[in-house]
Amino acid sequence: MPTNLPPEAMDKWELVEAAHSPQEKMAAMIEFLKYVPHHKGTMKLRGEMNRKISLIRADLDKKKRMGTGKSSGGPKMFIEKQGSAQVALIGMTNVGKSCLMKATTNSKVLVTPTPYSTHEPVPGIMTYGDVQFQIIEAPAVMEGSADGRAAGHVTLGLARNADGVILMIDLSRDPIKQLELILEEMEKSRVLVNKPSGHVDIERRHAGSALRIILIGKLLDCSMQDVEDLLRSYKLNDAIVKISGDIRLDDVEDAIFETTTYKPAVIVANKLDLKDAAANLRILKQYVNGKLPIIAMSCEQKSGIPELGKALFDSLKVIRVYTKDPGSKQDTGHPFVMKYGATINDLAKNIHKEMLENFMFAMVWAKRLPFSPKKVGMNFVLGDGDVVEIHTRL
Ligand SMILES: Nc1nc2c(ncn2[C@@H]2O[C@H](COP(=O)(O)OP(=O)(O)OP(=O)(O)O)[C@@H](O)[C@H]2O)c(=O)[nH]1
Ligand SMILES: [Mg+2]
Repeated sequence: MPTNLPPEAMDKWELVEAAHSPQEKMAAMIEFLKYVPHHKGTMKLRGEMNRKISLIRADLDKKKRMGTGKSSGGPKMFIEKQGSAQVALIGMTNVGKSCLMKATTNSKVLVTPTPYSTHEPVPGIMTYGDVQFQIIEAPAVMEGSADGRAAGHVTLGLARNADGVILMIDLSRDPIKQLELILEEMEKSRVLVNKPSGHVDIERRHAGSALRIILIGKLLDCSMQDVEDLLRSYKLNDAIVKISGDIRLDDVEDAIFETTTYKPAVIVANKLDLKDAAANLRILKQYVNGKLPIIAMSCEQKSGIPELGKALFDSLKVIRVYTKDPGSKQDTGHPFVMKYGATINDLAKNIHKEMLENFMFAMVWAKRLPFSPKKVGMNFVLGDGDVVEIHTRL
């Protein structure tokens, strides 16, 4: 359903994009909403804007109550990313989230049969091979989380901000009820886990860097020109827009407003050691029907941990790229962990700006190549396990 916004609304959106502080952003969003007409096509947008406004307002109120200090004193919704990817650990109370943190990460957590004992997000680093994942235990999800019950906004905000989610289920209780409840609350917050048929990724750039649209997929109901016109109508003139899979013009607009996000998800079915667990696991598998990976484990007995690492690695679609200095025989042993589809250009940018500016060519060693090393340019698409030697003018 298209939003068909009037030009005034689009002008106002530019001010939202340009806002520097949360106060400015909130004021600009309120102003923008005045120009968004009420009809079915704008329902999702209005809902999302109102949700964002209420989040900012709640945060500002809390800061005011706590004095003028920078930290709000309440639970932090955003945790600075560490490691190669951030994964939010979401589940109802007592399913064993803290127990999983204790078994897989370096974090200090309280494992207890007392319900709702984790009130604040707790981060920890989980190592899988030479990749580090940052796992964040979120306060338990419950019915009403999406409406802000308990620390619901924190929990769902963490899911929205993370690169992926673990949906944790207690196999000694009804698994379908738990999964449905989690997915429903997430869906109300427009955080979806089912794989979309396509994806639009907008990376905003500084003024003057121009608009680049990269199409890897198919446009179903529009042309490239329509996409460009839409982006420009929202004054998105400096951005890299990557379109993959099957996409409609609506999806591009969705991405501009960041209304819906899709997260790769892994289901952890915990407490496999308990009575009824095996039967409930069968029920869960039948219900999920292969749509999401399910890792059965017992955090208490520390079983299933390597399988979880592998499932996260696969679902987050990351690759490990090893670098070596020209002339040296060995790679550094510490990979750059990058997104599937990353190129030599992305790698060079990751290493150093100068590397990019003075780039001449790269040599790549990879099993999938008929001959290694191969001399390649900036646009060479990297694969997991590739070893790269970058040659620069310096
Ligand atoms: N039998 C069994 N018990 C487990 C397992 N994992 C966790 N538990 C128990 O389940 C209870 C709750 O565990 P926690 O890890 O605190 O649960 P949580 O999901 O963090 O709960 P809150 O943060 O309080 O919402 C504790 O008594 C754990 O010992 C498991 O694999 N098997
Ligand atoms: Mg806990």
